[in-house]
Amino acid sequence: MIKKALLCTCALAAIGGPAAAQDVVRVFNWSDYIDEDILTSFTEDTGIEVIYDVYDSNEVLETRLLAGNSGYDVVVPTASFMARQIEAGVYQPLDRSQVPNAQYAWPEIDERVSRYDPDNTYSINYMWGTTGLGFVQELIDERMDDAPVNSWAIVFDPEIAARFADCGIYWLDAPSEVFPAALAYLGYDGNSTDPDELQAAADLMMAVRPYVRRFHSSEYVSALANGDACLAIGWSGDVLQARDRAAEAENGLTIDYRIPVEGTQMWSDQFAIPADAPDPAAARAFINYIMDPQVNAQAVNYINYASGNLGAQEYIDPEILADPAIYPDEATMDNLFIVDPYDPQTQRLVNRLWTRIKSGQ
Ligand code: SPD
Repeated sequence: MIKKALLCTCALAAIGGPAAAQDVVRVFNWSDYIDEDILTSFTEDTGIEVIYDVYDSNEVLETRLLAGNSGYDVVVPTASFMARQIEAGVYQPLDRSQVPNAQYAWPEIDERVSRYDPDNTYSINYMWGTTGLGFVQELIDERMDDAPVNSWAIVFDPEIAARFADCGIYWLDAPSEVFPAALAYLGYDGNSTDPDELQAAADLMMAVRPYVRRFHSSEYVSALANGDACLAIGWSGDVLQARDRAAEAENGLTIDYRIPVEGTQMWSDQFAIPADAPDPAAARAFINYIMDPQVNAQAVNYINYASGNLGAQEYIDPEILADPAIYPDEATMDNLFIVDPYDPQTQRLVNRLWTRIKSGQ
């Protein structure tokens, strides 16, 4: 995990506004979401030091932003969460004319995100992906022939999930991830706010709760990679990073990711600048750097997520571009839905149900 501080070695003017010799950009991003070499080269190329902290849930980021004075210049909220944060005045407009590499943004992704950030006024896409199933093939095969690794049944059907309780089932620690999945498994709209349907989803989760070892939104990456977990509700690129780590360690574990046939959510993580950012010019310089097609492709090739940068595609590893688990093809897209933010009343209900599910009572 990156803690912070890459030292400034030179003092060049930054694109996106004048940068003083001792400029610093403070970035708050998701864990396992950057190739650290990019931060080093950013500092070398611009003279701007990077202080880089990480989180692993939108809920944590939102709490920091709503409290104000977060001290961050760049943050990476998920678009669906941005909608209410924009209303609360948390961000300043992101002037794309001051971010020249914004020209490489993928119009289709801009369009998708404009549902939450109208006219893309406050943000630009960093990466997007899906929430699905990560698994360790060998550990699954030892416990069940033809296990339904491509169905939410593997985590939500008590008879099936019970078979994997001993090898470690991890769930993301976020109701905004697991409720839509459980609703989709039950055949409901993943966006449902119907209290009866949400209750049915909660009952389903309660039935399999005894088989869940851990709720965590980043630990599952190393847990899958070293075999401490055999099954996880996780994010596409994270699971594929676990796959790469296991392959590098040559530990005999084959990790893979599936988008469940019942459907799942597709989400977009956006670069945005808080209204009270200490150095908006440094923020724009950082965003501009990551939007450079070659730098952006370097990020994609490292973290295995799809980016909202069309210009990067010519530099992205062709295997990644052709992998429907990362860049879903049309048939896969048919199974994906996007989620809307909950209204306050539904949010309270979901929070209450989630607390009970986690505590198992
Ligand atoms: N390790 C990076 C994970 C990025 C997850 N983005 C948030 C998805 C919200 N649905």
